[in-house]
Amino acid sequence: MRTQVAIVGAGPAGLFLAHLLHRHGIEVRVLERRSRSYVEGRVRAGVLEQSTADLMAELGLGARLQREGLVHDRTSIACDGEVLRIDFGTLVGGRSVIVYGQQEVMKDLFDSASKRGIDIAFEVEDVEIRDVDSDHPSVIYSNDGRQTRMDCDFIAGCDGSHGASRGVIPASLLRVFERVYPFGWLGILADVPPLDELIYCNHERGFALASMRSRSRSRYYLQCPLDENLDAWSDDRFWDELSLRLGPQIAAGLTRGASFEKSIAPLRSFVAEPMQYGRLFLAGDAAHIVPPTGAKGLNLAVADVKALSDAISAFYRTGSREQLDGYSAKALARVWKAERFSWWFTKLTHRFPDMDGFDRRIQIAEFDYLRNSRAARTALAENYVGLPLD
Ligand code: FAS
Ligand code: PHB
Repeated sequence: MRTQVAIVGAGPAGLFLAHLLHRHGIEVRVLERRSRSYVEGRVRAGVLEQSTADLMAELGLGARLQREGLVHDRTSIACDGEVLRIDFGTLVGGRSVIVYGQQEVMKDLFDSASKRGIDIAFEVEDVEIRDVDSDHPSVIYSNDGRQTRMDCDFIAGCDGSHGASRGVIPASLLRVFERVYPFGWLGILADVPPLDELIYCNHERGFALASMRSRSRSRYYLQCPLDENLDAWSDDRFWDELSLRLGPQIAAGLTRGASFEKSIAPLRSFVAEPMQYGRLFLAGDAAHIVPPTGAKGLNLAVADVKALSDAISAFYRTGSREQLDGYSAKALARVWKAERFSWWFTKLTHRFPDMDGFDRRIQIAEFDYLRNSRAARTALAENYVGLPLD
């Protein structure tokens, strides 16, 4: 087989890239090791930056997002019961975020890919990326018991943090940077009305986050130890602990109910450099991971593939490799700003097991600075709603 761009992975990075290249008339084939229903069923991100929503609209994928997405023009941070509002309207010129779950994004991407004839092979196995340091790279894979070699011009490694593509970059060239946080997030989904905004709580018992998926579906998170036993968390225990951490004023608005999804996600910061080698280009979680505190993971993946699709289409249009050669540096400049914000926001809102008096007073000083400085609140707001794509 032959295609112009082989995309390994059909998560947000892979599917946004497929749609972006398809729009430029560039032929793609997407290889995904799971089924479509499995990928759609993964409960992950919840918040889209305005630039991600705008790109969905630009790609003709935004109709349902327009109807069902929940626009948020503010967020609140509570520390020891005091609530600090970050109003995007007054701080960053009306930019906002949209609550629209990753599951919905994936449904829109897949539905439209089918209608547009974008070629996606699900449940492929034994993907092997070859000859990326030549002008004739290829991908070997098996599905339905048959092995295929797909020749291509470029390979996009969009296969997430446990994928195969990052390992193709020679260890002598690859540099990785990592922080592992000493806690995870215990998250639930429940079909009860949520609170009316995104609220981040720093409490002496640990972090809590109030979020939602719709006006009738709540999403809540509690910081928990990494070795937490999920079975030890009944719904009642979760709601009681959440109420304590939100504080009585906020908890008064809570609607309790049975959860239908409960899971623990670990938190870490990770960056692999460079994000390209020969004709292989990494995008999304294949190259970087952020703690979900800043709601950047999915949005960073989209920013990567917007830059990558611009570079690839410039190559086919003009023959110039200039944008391709600059892809990694351009993507990493934005990735590291998001890594910084996500790390800073996690340090601000969570209680670290090894915190001492100095650490706690730094947190209190950060909140005090945010409370009394418009400049500090503006800095938080512009990172939260998303820095400009270019
Ligand atoms: P993905 O991991 O989404 O997709 C990679 C795809 O590649 C997968 O479908 C995988 O099956 C496939 N694949 C892997 N290896 C392959 C191979 N060898 N061959 C073929 N296919 C292969 N982000 C937020 O913004 N907010 C959140 O609250 C949030 N919560 C998260 C919770 C969890 C448990 C996880 C793991 C991530 C969370 N994230 C969150 C981050 C998440 O949304 C990612 O940033 C986003 O999915 C990145 O998209 P991709 O880069 O496409 O990677
Ligand atoms: C979510 O709803 O999943 C969510 C919201 C905000 C975050 C992280 C996750 O910062």
